Amino acid sequence: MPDTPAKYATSSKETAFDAVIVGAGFAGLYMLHRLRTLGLPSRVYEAGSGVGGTWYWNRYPGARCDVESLEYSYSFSDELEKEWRWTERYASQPEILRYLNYVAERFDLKRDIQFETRVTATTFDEIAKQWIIQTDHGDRVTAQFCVMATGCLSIAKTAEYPGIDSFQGKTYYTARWPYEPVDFTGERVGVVGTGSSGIQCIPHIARQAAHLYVFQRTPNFSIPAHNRPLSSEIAEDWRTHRLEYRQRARTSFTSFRFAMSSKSALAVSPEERLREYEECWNRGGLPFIGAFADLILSKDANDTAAEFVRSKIRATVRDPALAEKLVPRDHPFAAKRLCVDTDYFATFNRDNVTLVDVRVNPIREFTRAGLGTADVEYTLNSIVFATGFDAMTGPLRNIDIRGRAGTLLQQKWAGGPRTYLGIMVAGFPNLFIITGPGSPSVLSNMVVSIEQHVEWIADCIAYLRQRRIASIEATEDAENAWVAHVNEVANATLFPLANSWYVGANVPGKPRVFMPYAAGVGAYRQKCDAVAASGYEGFALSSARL
Ligand code: N01
Repeated sequence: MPDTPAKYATSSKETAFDAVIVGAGFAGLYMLHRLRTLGLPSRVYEAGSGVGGTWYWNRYPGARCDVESLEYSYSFSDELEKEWRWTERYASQPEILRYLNYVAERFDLKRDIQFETRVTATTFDEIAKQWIIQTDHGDRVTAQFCVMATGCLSIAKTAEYPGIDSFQGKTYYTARWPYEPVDFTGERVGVVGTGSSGIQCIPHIARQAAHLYVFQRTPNFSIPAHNRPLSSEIAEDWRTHRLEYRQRARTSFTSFRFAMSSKSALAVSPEERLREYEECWNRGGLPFIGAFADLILSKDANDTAAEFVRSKIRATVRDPALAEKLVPRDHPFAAKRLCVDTDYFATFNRDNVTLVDVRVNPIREFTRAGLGTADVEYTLNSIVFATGFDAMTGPLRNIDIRGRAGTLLQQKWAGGPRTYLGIMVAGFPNLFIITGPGSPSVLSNMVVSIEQHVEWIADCIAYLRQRRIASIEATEDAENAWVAHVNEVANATLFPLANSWYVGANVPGKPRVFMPYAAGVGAYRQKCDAVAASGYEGFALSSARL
């Protein structure tokens, strides 16, 4: 592959690149690779000391992808696909990090990545038609294109309880886990939060700690992973049918290779419905959502799935009163991101695990020794916060992004994110967002959506370069129409009914807007391809030539 040297010395504090990419996770690595093949000198800035993005930071015990490893991997390189061997059905965080390091080495990407450097500001210079990018290390560089590969879940929420700083024990965030292994042996540990991260780490911590207190505010739906070593038969099947599976995922509704039923849950007999749910439960994982076509569209259909999962929780947790506390009731099934677990509900049968319902007994304050709810003081050695993220918009709001006339992106988004196709924003020329709000992103297999965006962006840049066009920018009209369409699609689903991070409900003051695009990745890809084929309909291409 061509190795394009950077345009100017990379150590300089005043450097010009053709493109700057923010973030070195799945998205940033592939973007760099694609821009190199176009011959664009590019620089990646990455806050971590290594590649991996979310898989670099979220190294908590039990961290594992809940999309199957064969599918949660790049498809762009046949050689890479042939070289890499996944060992488990669902890859653990260390294995994914090894994979991403392998990719970075194999494609010689690290020489264009500046680690331990956070981008603090990017400003569009309207005269030079370029972005000025600044970092927390004092770098000030320019680039014609700026690509935000900042991830959807990279800004962890911080705990804002009275007295939190007075706690004398150790505190951890799942989203910022220390590099060194943490040993909870003999400790009294508290975990706050029971979303995907909490549900994954709780069984692991329970096996190590003397006693584990789980502080739960809202119970969640979770499907068993049934993780296991990847059998040689499955690996062989993948090798034989890989191209077909990949294509199916790209053009499907879900972005997974599993087939989604075309039947309504209400059109079959109760016996057939139960049989289907049992099969999906025994297969495990996110494909449960595809058991019937209307689980996220019809409340009545959804209720049947919700009740099935509740019955499984009741069958697993021995103490009926405890089981009732773990049964979700406040939101439709899968209207919050569905969790996938290994032994989560069974963990509550252990003698050394206590569930504390902080909806009934809210956490009052943290103390030197632990934390106090309305009626009990808990003495703890360590507290783990699995309290989630300022999702999707947080990573972009965290950077001072200024477009035309100095308009601040976060001001423009004060009432919720506004994009065209989830990729670009009117008033912010040549600024691309990978898996931004308004695209399927977090509703899909992220790697499928990342590859689609990276390829669309690279093709767009190639188009501009071939025609010596200086800039591309979403029009206000196209953006308004897209935002209305994203909302219309969301409102036809049950997603907005849940107080989830999908709608920003987990961050106080965040506008309540359903952020991802819910029409499916296949339809979305067709729309993006049609826009490109039409010469970028809905975008203004600058008449000024390079
Ligand atoms: O975060 P969450 P997460 N006091 O927001 C609770 C992806 N992911 O890190 O629901 C008490 O889902 C909060 O309670 P409530 C995946 O997309 C993937 O677990 O707001 N509790 C909730 O229980 C996932 O959806 C993988 O009432 C507080 C929890 O903390 C996304 O990341 C693994 C609280 C937060 O749950 C986020 O998951 C992990 C407070 N002040 C994550 N604040 C895999 O691929 C929050 N909570 C496997």
